[in-house]
Amino acid sequence: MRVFSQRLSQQGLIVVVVFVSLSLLVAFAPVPVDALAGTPTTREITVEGRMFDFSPNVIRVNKGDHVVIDFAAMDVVHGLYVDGYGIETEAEPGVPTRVEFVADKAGKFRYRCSVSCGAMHPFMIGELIVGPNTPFWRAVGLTLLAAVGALVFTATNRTEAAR
Ligand SMILES: [Cu+2]
Repeated sequence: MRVFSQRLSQQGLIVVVVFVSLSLLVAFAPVPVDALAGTPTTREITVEGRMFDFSPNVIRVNKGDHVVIDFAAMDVVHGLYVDGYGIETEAEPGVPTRVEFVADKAGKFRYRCSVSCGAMHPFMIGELIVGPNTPFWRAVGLTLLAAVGALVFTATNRTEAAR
């Protein structure tokens, strides 16, 4: 009886170790950037500028996406300049402008107001995040692993108990 319970826990332990290792691999392994990037699509985003922020102030796209930004100034004249991409546009209140570009560089890029619009103007910034959606795919992988791990663990214990 003692031998039986020892074998049971040993097998269970091995299963746990294997799946914990796999989970760590899925969570932290570096992945080739292009492997998980979705099919490039057109992303049309309306950005509103007002003293002294942008709405939205975070824009997420995937590398390769065709980005279309409709920029509207809500109070006074504002500009939109994207660091790293060198994209710039200006809008007067009531006269939205449009800029288009292909997000061909991955990373985080600040966008800022390029028209001096008041005391807090230097703080009128947002962030463009260009990248594949790896956190999403890692989460999917971890969920699948957890499900399979639970099944295998249950099955192992059943087989052992049946012997
Ligand atoms: Cu401004």
